[in-house]
Amino acid sequence: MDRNVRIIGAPMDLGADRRGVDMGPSAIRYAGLAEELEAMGTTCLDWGDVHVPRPEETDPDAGAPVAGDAKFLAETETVCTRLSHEVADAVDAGDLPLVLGGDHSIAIGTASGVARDESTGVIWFDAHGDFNTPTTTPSGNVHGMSLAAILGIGEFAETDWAPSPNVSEENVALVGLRDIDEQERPAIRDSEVSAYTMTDIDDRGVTEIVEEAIGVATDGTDGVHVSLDLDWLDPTEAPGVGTPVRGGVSYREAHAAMELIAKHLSQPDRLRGFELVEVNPILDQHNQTAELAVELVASAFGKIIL
Ligand code: Z70
Ligand code: MN
Ligand code: MN
Ligand code: MN
Repeated sequence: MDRNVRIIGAPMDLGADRRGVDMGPSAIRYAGLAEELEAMGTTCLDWGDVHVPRPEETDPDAGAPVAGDAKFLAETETVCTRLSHEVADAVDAGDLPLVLGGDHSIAIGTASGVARDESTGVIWFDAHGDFNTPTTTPSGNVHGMSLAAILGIGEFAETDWAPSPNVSEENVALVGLRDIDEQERPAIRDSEVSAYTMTDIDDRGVTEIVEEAIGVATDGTDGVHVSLDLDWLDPTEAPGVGTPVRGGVSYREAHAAMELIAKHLSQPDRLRGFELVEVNPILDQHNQTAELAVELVASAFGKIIL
């Protein structure tokens, strides 16, 4: 990685039911993120955390959507707007923003900052589609709606802060899906996004799927943002996540995918943003999920074995 990496923490847990994901940024830093990247010769700048209000001092119903349910939507807007500015500042300075979550609702802010001035493809590694809207959500949790929000689907189209107009559905690829809600399924199918399930990975192998996803994200865009939800991995590898789902990618498949990100997005330099979300140290065993997150970032940023 030739550019400086700018670490930005987003200790957000208002978008998910499981408290503890707000400690994700600390756990990932403690797992040696900066040291690992510095050891690869990459300069790392830690810009600290964006401020997130405590749930006890907020009203979950503030900023309620025009229809349906989206808990803590006003606070989510506040946090994502702050994060968007931090991320856009990093991009403006020529640095690569590396955002540490926090639950996946922060992706609305990260994408907004990364894609503020440039057309941007998105690769979304996740067990979940995060394609619900306030009217389809079974939970009211915004972390299950963040990709729909970025794309301005449903009630999110009525907001000025959630949609990222420089992200087009045709340049979005979801990889690793295995837990989709009933009303999410037709929404994903009817959209222009490319969605790759675990069945696709089983059939065609992780290399072919991830190379196709990179093709989708780079087709006609200026750059690519990678959003990595740690529940993409099998819970045997990544137990420290709020919503573990069996049947995820293996340790080796995950590294192979990240090495392909490095291979295809570094020359020419097209990686514009990277985020790690849903690490929950309360549910983890010996910080192994945060340590794995560090390893995967290193692979994505060009660490080679020999
Ligand atoms: C479910 C919902 C979700 C992440 C869980 C869960 C969504 N589809 N997203 N963990 N990252 O409530 O919408
Ligand atoms: Mn908290
Ligand atoms: Mn997610
Ligand atoms: Mn998920």
